Order: sequence, then C-alpha cells, then structure tokens
Amino acid sequence: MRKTAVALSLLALAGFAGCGDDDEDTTSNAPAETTTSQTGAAPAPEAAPGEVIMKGIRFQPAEITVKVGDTVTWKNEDPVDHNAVDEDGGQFKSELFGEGKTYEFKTTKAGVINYVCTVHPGMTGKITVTE
Ligand SMILES: [Cu+2]
Repeated sequence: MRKTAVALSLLALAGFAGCGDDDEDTTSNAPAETTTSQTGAAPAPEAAPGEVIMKGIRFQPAEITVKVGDTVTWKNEDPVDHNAVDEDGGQFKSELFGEGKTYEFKTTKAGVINYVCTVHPGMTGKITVTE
C-alpha cells in the first residue's frame, strides 16, 4: 500500500483533492508546465510599418513603402499643426492637426503618392504602395 500513499501525496502536492487513487498522477503534472512557455517577446520597433512621425517640420521617414490595404498613420509630434495632403491623385487630404494627434489613410491601389504639408513649404513625403 505504499504505492498508493505516494500517489496520494503527489496528487495533494499538485493541488488535487484526490478523489481517485489510480495512477492518474502523471496527468496531474501537466498544468505546472504551462507557465514557462511565454518568454522572448519581440523587440518593439520605434515606428511601426506605415507610421510617419511629423517632427521638426518634416515627415519622418519621408519615404515609406506599404502594401495595398495597409493603413498609413501620421502622428504629429511637433508643437505646431501639420496636415498631409496627397498632391497627385487626391486620395487623401487631412485637416490641420496638432501635437499628439494622428491621421490615418488606408491605401486602396498600388502606385506612388507624393504628399505635402500645405502650410510648410518643403515638408514633403512619399508613399510607395505595392501589390
Ligand atoms: Cu506642417
């Protein structure tokens, strides 16, 4: 009967009430192993793909490449208002928006889009949209 006593003590250690005295202690070990599997998180990128920071009266990065269906997000980190206006095909035209605000544009077709901030001459950017 020692075998039964050992099995019961293992069940007790695993937190089971111990209704059965069969050899089920092997399955009761399983829950304890699931805690160590979630290590090694991916490093966070500074700017996500499709994200453009407006800073220093510039679009950063000034040129990005995204896929059709991706969303481009502009984020203003300047203390002055900016906008983003497509100067070729009129696919997007944001309002002026201030620090901490964002504007999003979802691409719908492949091509090159040149855009500007209309209140800051020379503040230009380019989006290459690929299939
Ligand atoms: Cu601007």
